Amino acid sequence: MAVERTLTILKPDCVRKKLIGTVTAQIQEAGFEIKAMKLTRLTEDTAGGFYAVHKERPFFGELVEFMSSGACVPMILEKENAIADFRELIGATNPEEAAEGTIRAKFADSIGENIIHGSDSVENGRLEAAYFFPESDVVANEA
Ligand code: FUP
Repeated sequence: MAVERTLTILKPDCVRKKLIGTVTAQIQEAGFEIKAMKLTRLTEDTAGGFYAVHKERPFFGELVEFMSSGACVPMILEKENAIADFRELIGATNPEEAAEGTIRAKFADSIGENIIHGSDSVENGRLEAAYFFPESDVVANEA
């Protein structure tokens, strides 16, 4: 299996619930290596740009409002088969449909406030990583 990168965001609800450590531990215990991370706060513009694919959807306004409502923690993660394995780790978009033990099943309140993002393809992972981090912020592979 190929080594892949995915972009995750611990969303503002994750930060407000003081779950940065708990969720990051679950990510690391599942074998993901953190290649870049930071604490930041999106503006309505940067949140809207990140979710531009959804801009015609009825939930777009609420999504932008929520994603810019407080600090968040974007990270670049690396692992074999990272895209699919991370989607499995976080669970379905709607926490009511998320499998038991997944991060969204354990911690998310609703489809709109669902704790965490994970890229849905290698190409989107690359684009999303570049949205948050210059290549110089990505830690080189350990020898
Ligand atoms: P995911 O890839 O699981 O993050 O889900 P999507 O890309 O489909 O949706 C991105 C975000 O839009 C979700 F995390 C929350 C929000 N959303 C809603 O608020 N309502 C919906 O019906 C679908 C998505």
